[in-house]
Amino acid sequence: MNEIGLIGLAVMGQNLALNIARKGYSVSVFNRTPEKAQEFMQNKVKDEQIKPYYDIKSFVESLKRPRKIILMVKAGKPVDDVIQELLPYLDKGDLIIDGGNSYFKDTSRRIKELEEKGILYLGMGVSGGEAGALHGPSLMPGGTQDAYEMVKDVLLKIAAQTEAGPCCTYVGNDSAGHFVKMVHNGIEYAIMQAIAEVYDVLRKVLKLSPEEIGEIFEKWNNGELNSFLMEISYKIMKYKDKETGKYLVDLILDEAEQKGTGKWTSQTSLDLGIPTPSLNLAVEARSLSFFKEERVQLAKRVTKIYPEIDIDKEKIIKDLENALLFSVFASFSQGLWVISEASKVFEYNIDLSEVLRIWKGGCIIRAKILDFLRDIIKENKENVNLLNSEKALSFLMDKIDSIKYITNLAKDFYLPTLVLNSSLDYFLSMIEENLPANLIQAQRDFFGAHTYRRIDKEGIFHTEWEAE
Ligand code: NBP
Repeated sequence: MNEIGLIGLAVMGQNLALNIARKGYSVSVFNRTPEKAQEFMQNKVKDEQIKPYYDIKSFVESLKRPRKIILMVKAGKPVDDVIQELLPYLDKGDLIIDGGNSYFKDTSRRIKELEEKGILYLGMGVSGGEAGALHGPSLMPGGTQDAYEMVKDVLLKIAAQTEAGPCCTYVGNDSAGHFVKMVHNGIEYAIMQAIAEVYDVLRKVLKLSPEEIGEIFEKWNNGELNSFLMEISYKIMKYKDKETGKYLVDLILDEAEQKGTGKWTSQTSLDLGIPTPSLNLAVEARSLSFFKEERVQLAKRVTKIYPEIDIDKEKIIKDLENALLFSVFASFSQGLWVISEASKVFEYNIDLSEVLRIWKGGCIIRAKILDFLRDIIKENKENVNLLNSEKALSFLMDKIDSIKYITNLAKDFYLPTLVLNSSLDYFLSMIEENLPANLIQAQRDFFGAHTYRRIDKEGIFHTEWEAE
């Protein structure tokens, strides 16, 4: 009898199975296409205690009770299909853990449906890509505390280990785990785009080679910007294509794909009414990138007149570093605000400080700045908007001239900087006492009698704007 079952042997499932087995647990595995399971057993499994099964019934029967089964299949219908296949063989008290990037509303539905049948269910965000799955991911499990207790020991062992403990915690009730993973991906989109915009300025304004940009990114990675995304970016910059000897980044088509988690974060933030402009614009930037043909044609039809300005290379590099820090902070701040709002609305009961702690290792958005964010949260746990902290305000005000300078400079060179701009505008909006929303309210009232409130007296008002 094996201790854990895992279904879905694509990259993530294979590596997670190996990780679990290497921590001393026996694992039963199953994959819809049997050849992939055979291939995995032949090529990847050495002396780990992993046993393949080729039908669901014998897979389930190979597991100790109560059974613990991890799903690492494609998000969406495949998860429901696998659950339906499993159900006839499961007993009350068995546990299913969905480790895929499932949409949080699907997870809520599945938790309810399975609860009625006496089956426990955890929706668990897994971050870190294939290397993380193998060597220690960041795990974000949500559901009932009872369900978590059943697999807590295994999860804590397979997660990335940091000086602040294993990168796994019970995130919260219901679909809290998948919600947090979704927002993690939204933040990931924003930081990736902000780095890409900074790269664009270095490449096109300073006209640096990928190698030179790699040197700058590497230096930044040794400072406040230290993070997984900065690290891979400097490695990408320095990488030469084996075939042509050219920098590979220069040869990659500029159309950024997406699987949907960034878009879900924006859609959900809009539904919750929490502003996440940096996250939203990162999704827009990927959509814009996809119109390559149109961009190529339009670029030919306009004449860009570049300014004749003195380029102070050292200043621009320093300002870019500050602008990136500003944008990274703004992106995290927006994401954490959405999580805390969702925690209230969906009664997740999420501890933001713990979320930041489990993002410190294994995951794609691990970064030095997380310690600073945790300090801010610890100051006041009720503070859902990080900008309310003195530390945050002075951090951002310290860098505001840099990001203003960089976004203006980029525009002089006709370069879009959607995430840098929106990070700055987010902050400018939040520190502006009087926004022009008074005019919006007047317009709404003018054409739709939507009413407005006044600053000089209480009540709800409507005006006949064109009456005589
Ligand atoms: P994929 O997302 O590409 O899914 C492939 C797996 O799903 C295969 O095992 C496939 O079986 C199985 N599958 C499909 Br497709 N439809 C099925 C069905 N109807 N019934 C049973 N199995 C089905 O794999 P992945 O990239 O390893 O990711 C697994 C999960 O982890 C996804 O939810 C993903 O979003 C998430 N995730 C991925 C990463 C990453 O870096 N790749 C990171 C974090 C989270 P088959 O072999 O028979 O086709």
